Amino acid sequence: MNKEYKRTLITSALPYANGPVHIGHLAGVYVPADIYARYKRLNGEEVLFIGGSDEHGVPITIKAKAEGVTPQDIVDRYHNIIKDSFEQLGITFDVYGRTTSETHRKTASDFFRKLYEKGEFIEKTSEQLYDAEANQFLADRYVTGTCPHCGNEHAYGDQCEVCGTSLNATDLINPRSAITGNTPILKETSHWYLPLDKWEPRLRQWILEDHKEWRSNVYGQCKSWLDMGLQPRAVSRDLDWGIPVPVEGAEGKVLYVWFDAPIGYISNTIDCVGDDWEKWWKDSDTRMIHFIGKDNIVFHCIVFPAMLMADGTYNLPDNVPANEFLNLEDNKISTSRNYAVWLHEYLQELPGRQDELRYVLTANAPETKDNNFTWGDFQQRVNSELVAILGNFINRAVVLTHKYFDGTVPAAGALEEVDKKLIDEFATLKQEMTAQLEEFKFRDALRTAMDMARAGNKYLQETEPWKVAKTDMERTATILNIALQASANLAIAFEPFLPFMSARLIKMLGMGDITWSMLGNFDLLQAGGHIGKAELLFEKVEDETVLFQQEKLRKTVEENKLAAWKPEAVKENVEYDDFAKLDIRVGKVLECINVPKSKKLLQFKIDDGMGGRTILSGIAAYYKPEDLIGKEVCFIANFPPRKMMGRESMGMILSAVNADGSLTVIGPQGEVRPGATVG
Ligand code: B3M
Ligand code: ZN
Repeated sequence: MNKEYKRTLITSALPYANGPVHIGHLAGVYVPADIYARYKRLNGEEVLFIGGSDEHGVPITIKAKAEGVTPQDIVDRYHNIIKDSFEQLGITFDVYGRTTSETHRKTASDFFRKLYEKGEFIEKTSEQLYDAEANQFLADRYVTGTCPHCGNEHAYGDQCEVCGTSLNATDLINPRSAITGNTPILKETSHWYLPLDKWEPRLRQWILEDHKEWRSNVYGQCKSWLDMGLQPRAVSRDLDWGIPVPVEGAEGKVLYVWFDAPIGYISNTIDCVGDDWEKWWKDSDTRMIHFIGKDNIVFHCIVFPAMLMADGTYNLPDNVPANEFLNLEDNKISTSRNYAVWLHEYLQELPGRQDELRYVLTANAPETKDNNFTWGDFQQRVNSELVAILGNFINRAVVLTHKYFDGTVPAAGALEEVDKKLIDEFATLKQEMTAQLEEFKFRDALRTAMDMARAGNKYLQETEPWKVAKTDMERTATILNIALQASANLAIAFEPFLPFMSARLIKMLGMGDITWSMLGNFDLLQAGGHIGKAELLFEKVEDETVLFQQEKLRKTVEENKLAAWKPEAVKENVEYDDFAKLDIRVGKVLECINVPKSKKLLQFKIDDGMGGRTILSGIAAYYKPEDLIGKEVCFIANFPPRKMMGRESMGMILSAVNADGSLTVIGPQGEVRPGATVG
């Protein structure tokens, strides 16, 4: 930030309405954006916090096709799920709009038309990838292939999510249609392009010179694109879902989703504040901050700013605090593979625990590197931090006040060193925390808030009011006054992070409106005022909750494995004579026992029609011996004898590996005499 500003426009990436939101979205974008918005409001600043669904683009049409419904059905369904779940998590958007709204259609069309009329686009005919079977041009996520920059084999037609590079579909090596799997052909079509190269010098100056304070991951990505050199980028597509290109001769063409989506921030501002919208976008004393995930950096730092520059009347973002990714139990979160903790499910399964999720996602936020969410860590942080430190301190202060002073805030007498030390510590921590919040270091800011609660606990440990009360009620009054004032401070310090806890605490302590400037003040509660009964602010997370969630994820992984199962490729051809050398027979299981000291081996006595034989087989994990007795099986009869665990095996029982990795023994379908040859 280089200059004074009067108000802050906070945007958070518009999630695609092709699925619900998960903890990765929350940790990456919405929780930090909400913390920032809440902090700024508490600080008395004018703030507008914009959210909304991104309802165009290929992710939506692919999902609709998969389900056999219309794109409109998909976006209606997920927009509502997303909006409700954000609300329940306490994300305080001033507006949560949608890009299928009429306001947005008009705003995006006007934006395009103005640039078109100013001559800011290049119209170009070129050969584009086309799926002849599906009768459709392949853009964006309709085509996948190998990224020419990093070799990722699953890069999309507009972007590689591994290295973050923005691509044109024709850049992909070995492109494949996501609709039919076919290799696309090339077909001519014409589109409008925004010449990013024209804006390159200004983008360079603006980012690389004027915004050296940006996070190093954001700055670094921008620098590497700028150093690679920018190319004109198509801003229209041959698709039937999107905002029609609003000029003549553009039938069948819609705006590229990454052209229309960021304009959604503007449309949603208009829906929120009406005619007043321009002050949020064009006044030079408004500061704009984009909260996004790292895969969106190029669009918010290069493409959208170039659009805004081409228009010429808009502010550029002042900061883009992009986060890295959150993994889940060491695996990548995936909407398409249903591997996630979905917000709407979390809210149902762990009701009343919104703050706990906000806490853990912030404490573990992927601010500087990818990070990992585990249910074990969730339990640990809730139980040993929220319950044992924060909840415990406040509970002790409130319970002791009820015990010794009947729930009345006692008056403080002369302060001792230990009291002053706590007050000073809160003042220092407030300063630290304010700086951390201003610099988008939310993990650190939360740790600092927690340090206040730690200091509170230490204070009670040192002053021991429960002992002092036996001899000196006046000193007890001072100690509890200070402890209650510290609790009131915590209601302020934690409001941006744990708003539900904060609201309950404010009520419990009988506080009025809070502001950030009150933080650090130890006169927040009037002596003689009444406080409510102590309620537990946090409850322990039990083992069964953790086990239930871990099991749910394990099942998803299992289901994905089953869904992804494919038969092995057929081996090279063999001659009949080679096959005929194998002697496969039918046998009947007479006896079957576990081999002592072996987890793997079962020992069979087989009636082979020739006097019987022993076979050892490594299938103990899949069968109980008694389940196989009396069954007919096929076995290879002419393998040389083999010793296993000191026992001799005369052959091999045939089995098939199932998709889930289990084994099924193979036997005849009808009755066959033991010893019969299979062939
Ligand atoms: N919908 C991509 C995403 O959800 C996109 C963001 C738009 S922000 C204008 O990651
Ligand atoms: Zn790549």
